[in-house]
Amino acid sequence: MNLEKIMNDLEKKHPGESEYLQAVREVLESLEEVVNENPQFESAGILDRIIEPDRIFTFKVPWVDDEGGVHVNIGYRVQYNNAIGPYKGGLRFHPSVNLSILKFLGFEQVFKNSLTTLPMGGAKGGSDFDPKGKSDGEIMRFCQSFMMELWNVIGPQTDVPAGDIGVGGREIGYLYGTYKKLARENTGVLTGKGVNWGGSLIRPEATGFGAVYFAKEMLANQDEDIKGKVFAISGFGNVAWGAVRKINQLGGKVITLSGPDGYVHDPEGISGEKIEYMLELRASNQDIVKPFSYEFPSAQFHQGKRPWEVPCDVAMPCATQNELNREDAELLVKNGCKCVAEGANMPSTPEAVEIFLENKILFGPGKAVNAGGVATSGLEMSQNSMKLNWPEEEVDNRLHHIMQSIHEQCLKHGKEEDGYINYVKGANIAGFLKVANAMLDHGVI
Ligand code: NDP
Ligand code: 2IT
Repeated sequence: MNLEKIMNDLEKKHPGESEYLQAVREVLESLEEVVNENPQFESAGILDRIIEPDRIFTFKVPWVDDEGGVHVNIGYRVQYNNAIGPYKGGLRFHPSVNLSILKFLGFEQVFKNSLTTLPMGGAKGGSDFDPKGKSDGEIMRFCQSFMMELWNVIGPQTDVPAGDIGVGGREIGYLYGTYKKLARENTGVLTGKGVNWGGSLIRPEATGFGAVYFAKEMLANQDEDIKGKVFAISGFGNVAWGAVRKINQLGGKVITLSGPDGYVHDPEGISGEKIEYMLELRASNQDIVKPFSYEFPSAQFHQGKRPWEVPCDVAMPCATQNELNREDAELLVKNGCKCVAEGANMPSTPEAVEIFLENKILFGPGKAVNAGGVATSGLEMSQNSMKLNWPEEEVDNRLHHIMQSIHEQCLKHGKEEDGYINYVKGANIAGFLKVANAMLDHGVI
């Protein structure tokens, strides 16, 4: 396998798509050995085929604000790979959204979904719409306009979208309502639905819960435990909220949260009513974490800074891509951090990952750590197909088992000669093999 040639060719085809190129390089670097040992993959052109999405839809999303002003955003759906099941992946509404970001997310989703053990292909979509400061009515009209275009290319056996940054329960409700009206059928086409209309218990918490279950497995493998550990977390959204709840349940202490404005440091720990307040902060659509420090005097706000300067045992970046760089990684290592578990997708830059691996830190990449969200979406699809709802305990148990299974797959494929577990390599190889073998079975299509 000639990695540099593949990357050079890809860069020529897709110039400037930096996040996409970064994600592809990271995966291919892990695959060199397994591809060289299995020439059938190269002779069937698997690498060239797996790095390109199957198809991309882009569309105009016009909507009217509360004052009657007309706005136009761009909508996207990237259907990446359906070798092992229907396309599956979230929708992101954020002003930074572009094709490079959605292609990186869709590409990661292919491997992540493969790791979940469930039959799901990979996809991603979204819009450059900025939910910040928008009223409920504006959000609703935007979601309706977005779905008027999207509904025709998705379906319960074809492509099943869900939430991501800027898309939570409220947005899924408006999107689903519009889909139902246009398609004239009440199927489970979106996941993350409300529990009264086909949603699964635990789905809102699942990404954060799953991420902490995965961190627990990583620590247990070193005879360590969550109990008594100090956690630094970034973000204050859906993933961060689920992670904070589960860490508290398992006896750990969370001392930071962050937003685009800076981070809050609360040495007394973020628990109880402070976790409830996270939901209010998120629902306010204000894009800032600073008010947390007005509400709770034990928390200090640090303007424009990131939480990685605070000493911790475990770091969990749960905000967005490339939010933890080389300097942050060096600081974490210097301050004695033992474990980094990525709740977000690709939050660590390649240079930061290198620092973690060089220093033999327990480093769990997003596609393994945060797979509990989409896995529980898969469980929501199963319940919809069977037309029944599982109790909370059953969903949580299944989620727990899935995270343990992902950890085992990482151990199987990521163990190095000196015993160090390279979770990046383990997750990439395990995720790849299942999809690549399915693609071999299906022929060149
Ligand atoms: P939310 O919208 O609930 O929260 C996202 C958080 O990240 C918010 O605190 C947000 O602040 C912050 N954020 C977003 N963009 C930026 C930016 N450019 N700079 C700084 N901060 C930013 O999203 P989720 O919690 O759902 O998603 C968080 C991460 O987890 C993402 O990487 C997502 O892809 C990943 N993920 C989500 C899953 C899910 O099921 N929801 C599943 C697996 C992974 P603000 O919005 O105020 O800017
Ligand atoms: O990045 C992700 O895995 C998600 N945003 C969840 C996708 C899903 O289909 O539940």
